[in-house]
This record gives sequence, C-alpha cells and structure tokens, in this order.
Amino acid sequence: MTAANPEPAEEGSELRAQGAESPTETPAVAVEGRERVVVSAGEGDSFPRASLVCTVECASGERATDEWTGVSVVALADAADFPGETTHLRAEADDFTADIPIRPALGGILAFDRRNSRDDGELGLPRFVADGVEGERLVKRVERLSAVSLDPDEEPRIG
Ligand SMILES: Nc1nc2c(c(=O)[nH]1)N[C@H]1C(S)=C(S)[C@@H](COP(=O)(O)O)O[C@H]1N2
Ligand SMILES: [Mo]
Repeated sequence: MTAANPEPAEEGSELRAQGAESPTETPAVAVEGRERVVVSAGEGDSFPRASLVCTVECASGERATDEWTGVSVVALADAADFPGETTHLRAEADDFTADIPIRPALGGILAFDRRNSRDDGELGLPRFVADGVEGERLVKRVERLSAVSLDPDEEPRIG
C-alpha cells in the first residue's frame, strides 16, 4: 500500500456513495403545453435556476417550511407554450396526480433540491412546490407537468 493511496477500498465506496446522491440520478420531467420540453436536475439546459421558501401543510395540520431550488414554473410554462385558456397545471407522478390552479402554480417551482433539509418527510424529488398551495397538491416524484383547461363544472384532479 502506498502513502498516496492508503485506503483504496474506502475511496471506492465513497465514490459510489456520492454517485447515488448525484442530481443526474433524479429523473427528467416532461412539460407539455402547445410544445413539449424536458427538464432535468443537471444544468445542461437553458432554464434559469430559482429558489423558493415554501410551507408544506397537510390537511392533518402537520407543516414544515423549507427552501427549495429548481426551475420556475413560469419559465417552463413559457418554454412549453401554455395556452391562454389554461386553468390548471396538472402534476403527475406514478402514484398521484393533482391539478393546481394556474395562478398560484405559476408562482411555484419544479424542485430538484431542498436546502436546510429537515430530517422528517420525504424529499420526493423532482417535486412541484408553490407557496399558498395545499400540501396535498405539492406532488412528489413528478414525471409530467401539463397545461389543462377545465370547464367550470369539472373537478380538479387530486389523488
Ligand atoms: N407523489 C405523491 N406526492 C404527494 C403525496 C403522495 O401520496 N404522492 N402526498 C401529498 C400530501 S397529502 C402531503 S401532505 C405532502 C406531504 O409532504 P411532506 O412529506 O414533505 O411533508 O405530499 C403530497 N405529495
Ligand atoms: Mo396530506
């Protein structure tokens, strides 16, 4: 064993541990309006990064405030050319779909990271977060964001 490389096994496992945490492991998200764009955690796209302080509040009363970083929904809606008649942003995960009224949704971000992480709760990245939106609509593990136009008598999706 040389002085320059005293613990090769340790070094290797450290590299693997870092790899597992890498932002490139976070799945990409499709954003669909009149156009379709794809956004991912890596900074290899032209979307500016944004951050947002947001409180996640469950109907049960449980709440937590964190700072999230990602890409603003406004930038994504612009790139995907959301139609003027859009009433809701639809956020879809494998297990869960929520329609968010477009006005508060446009103040949100698609988060790829959470700062000052609390220990509880699940990161669920990529995640839609917006201030002033109920916790149940802050969808974790988002796979697709899309522009929807609901009729006034149509129920926004949740669950
Ligand atoms: N994909 C997915 N996202 C979800 C849910 C879910 O079941 N699946 N639950 C929602 C509900 S009801 C709440 S209150 C918050 C909880 O977020 P937290 O774990 O950060 O507190 O996540 C929301 N996002
Ligand atoms: Mo909840």
